[in-house]
Amino acid sequence: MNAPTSHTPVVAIVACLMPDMGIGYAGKLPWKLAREMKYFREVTSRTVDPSKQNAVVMGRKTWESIPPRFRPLPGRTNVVVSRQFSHALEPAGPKGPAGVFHSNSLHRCLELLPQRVASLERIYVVGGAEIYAQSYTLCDAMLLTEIEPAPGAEPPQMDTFLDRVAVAERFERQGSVDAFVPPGVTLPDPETVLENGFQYRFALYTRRV
Ligand code: FOL
Repeated sequence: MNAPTSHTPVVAIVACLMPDMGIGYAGKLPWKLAREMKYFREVTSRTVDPSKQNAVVMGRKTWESIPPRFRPLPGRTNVVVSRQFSHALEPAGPKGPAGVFHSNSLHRCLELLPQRVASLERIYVVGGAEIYAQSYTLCDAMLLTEIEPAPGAEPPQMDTFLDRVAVAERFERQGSVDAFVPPGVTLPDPETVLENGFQYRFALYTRRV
């Protein structure tokens, strides 16, 4: 992991994926998991320094997939990336919701965020597939929830996948997330959670070399 400095916050991917690297179906998550969502909310919200905030960067389709009552994700600077926007990083504007930025470039918004948002601790890239595919070379770590159908349960239909080769080239599994997640993130004991026809565990991957 890169040593974080004031001008280069740690950038980390957060995703929940199946053994076949599936992450989504029909523009949504293929599962409904309250405990997993709580982990996502805590990890992306909590900071080591209580005076700081994190940013969540997502593609336009992921933004639209979040239930309107939950967006913008509270307590975090939200950045929505779309080729249709005309700036590298601008507030969504008086017409848009507060705390939301628009960007037409993932690369540029990661560069600009620390200059434009004071007291930024980490930047979390939260999907979806098109954004993840552009972010591997820009990220220091991946917080992956490794999910599979519970014994005897049917696998869900999936139509959106991450690139196994791109991930394996860049990242290696560290196992426990303890060293990475800030205090206040509740981790399950035992590590494997059984919920709603799925079982999953929270893993940390860090950049090779
Ligand atoms: N990573 C992981 N590990 N799990 C996910 O579900 C996930 N989802 C996305 C990206 N990375 C992920 C993108 N999809 C919400 C909804 C969809 C979504 C991301 C977030 C959402 O509504 N979040 C609320 C919590 C809602 C709740 O508690 O039920 C939030 O405040 O974070």
